[in-house]
Amino acid sequence: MSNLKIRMIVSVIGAVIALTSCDQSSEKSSSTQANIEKESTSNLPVIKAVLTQAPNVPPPITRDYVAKVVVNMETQEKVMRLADGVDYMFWTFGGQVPGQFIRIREGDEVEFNLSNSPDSKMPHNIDLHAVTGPGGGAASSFTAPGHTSTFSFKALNPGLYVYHCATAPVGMHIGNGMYGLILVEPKAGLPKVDREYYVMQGDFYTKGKYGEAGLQPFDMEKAIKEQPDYVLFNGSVGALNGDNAITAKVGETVRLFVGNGGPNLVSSFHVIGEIFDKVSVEGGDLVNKNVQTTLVPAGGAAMTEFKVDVPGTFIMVDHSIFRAFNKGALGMLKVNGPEDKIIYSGKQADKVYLPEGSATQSIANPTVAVENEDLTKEQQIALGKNIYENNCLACHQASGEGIPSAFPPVAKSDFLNADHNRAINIVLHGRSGPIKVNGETYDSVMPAIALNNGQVANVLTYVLNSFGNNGGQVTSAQVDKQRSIIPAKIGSH
Ligand code: HEC
Ligand SMILES: [Cu+2]
Repeated sequence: MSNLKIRMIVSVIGAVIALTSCDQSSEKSSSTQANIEKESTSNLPVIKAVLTQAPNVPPPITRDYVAKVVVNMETQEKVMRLADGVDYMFWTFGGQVPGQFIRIREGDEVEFNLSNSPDSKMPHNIDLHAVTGPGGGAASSFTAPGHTSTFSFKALNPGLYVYHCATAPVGMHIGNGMYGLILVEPKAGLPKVDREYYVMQGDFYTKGKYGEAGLQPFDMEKAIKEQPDYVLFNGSVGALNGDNAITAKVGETVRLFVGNGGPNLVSSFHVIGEIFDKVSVEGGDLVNKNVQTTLVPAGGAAMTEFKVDVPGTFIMVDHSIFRAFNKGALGMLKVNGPEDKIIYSGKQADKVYLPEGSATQSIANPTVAVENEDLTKEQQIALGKNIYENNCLACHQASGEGIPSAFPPVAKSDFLNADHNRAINIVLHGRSGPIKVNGETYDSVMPAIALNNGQVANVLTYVLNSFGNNGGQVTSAQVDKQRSIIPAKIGSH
């Protein structure tokens, strides 16, 4: 039934009540109204709502009738992981961020029982954007610690809606994680898909910077300035990464219920390597097709639907991209199944590209030169570690394992261990062309690294004595000698 029709019926009922109250005694009219109210709740079958924690979604609704749905939810204040080594006192609906997912059907009458844990310090309430009524339920659900509030509403409009706490200071309650999604399925249901997931973004404001260890308090000033330290999917850095990634199989259709709790930022939601076949824009009836990035407002939502055609890891981001790579707004969808080389070939070739007249590039090194003729091997290793982390790690990796078919390993490297002078020259002058390391051939470019003799000696001594290599020592004098034998081709290092 359309909203218009519902509104018309409601207003007709209202008119009838108004008429009766004109003709009859006020006593009678109030009993008529009470009957209508009683009728609409007592005759409906009663169903207890299934609530789920993200990224899970309650099963699709299969019934074709209106029901009275009872939702029991508890607000809890809880210290949980924000990032590795970082804890935060979250305020939650149901003990997790985002809050539990609620799924009902258009026309349902919802009895909402909001309990506030006796352990809470704060009162809380709930404003559901699916509610037609003042405050979306907020005033009726204001609940002190150790209490339960009950209110009812009728779900007039289908769609995907945000709910959140609206207790003052509202921004702080939302900023601490008090938001979630409620889906009001249209009477005809949503189109069938193979997988459904719940992803909700939020921004967090901590006293310490991103990654600063320990229990981090909320920072009101940063929140007011809208300068979050964390922008997250599902309440923590990595909540949807690695083993926690959401999954699908090639050929399946996936629906993401995407919400944005804010409190401040608007999300440019994007899945790298996928195109949304359909987006229910802002969670409403409007369906857009073939969408790359969909805007999810603070306090808003969207439903995205797509078929996964090829296997791989698909990264979900807020495409305001520093949020993804520097503030945590990054999740993963892992798709398993057979490749389709027509849809996506994978890498077919990688050749060194050196335009005519160009030379191997050189990375400038801002670190101050230190001469170190008299260092012990142990001191060289200690200094070299730092040099490695700043100059080599990006390619050869923290473990020294390199990256398959791009950067050779300096871990247990037969190439390195066989000839120290050759390694010195690679660091001094860079290297390109085929190279065989531990039986694997690489054909790539290492830039010359601008280091002084002492630094080259230290970093190589560090590498030789790390990552399972054979040990040994490279001295500044040795580097100096190599430098004089094969002069630098480019630059003045
Ligand atoms: C920009 C990426 C990059 C950086 C930074 C880099 N390398 Fe390399 N490195 C390479 C590549 C690529 C090769 C292989 C080059 C080729 O194909 O000829 C290589 C080869 C080597 C080799 C010989 C092969 C092996 O694995 O043993 C050594 C030793 C080495 N690098 C050490 C270093 C050290 C030490 C640093 C830091 C001071 C460093 N590299 C920084 C990319 C890099
Ligand atoms: Cu609250």
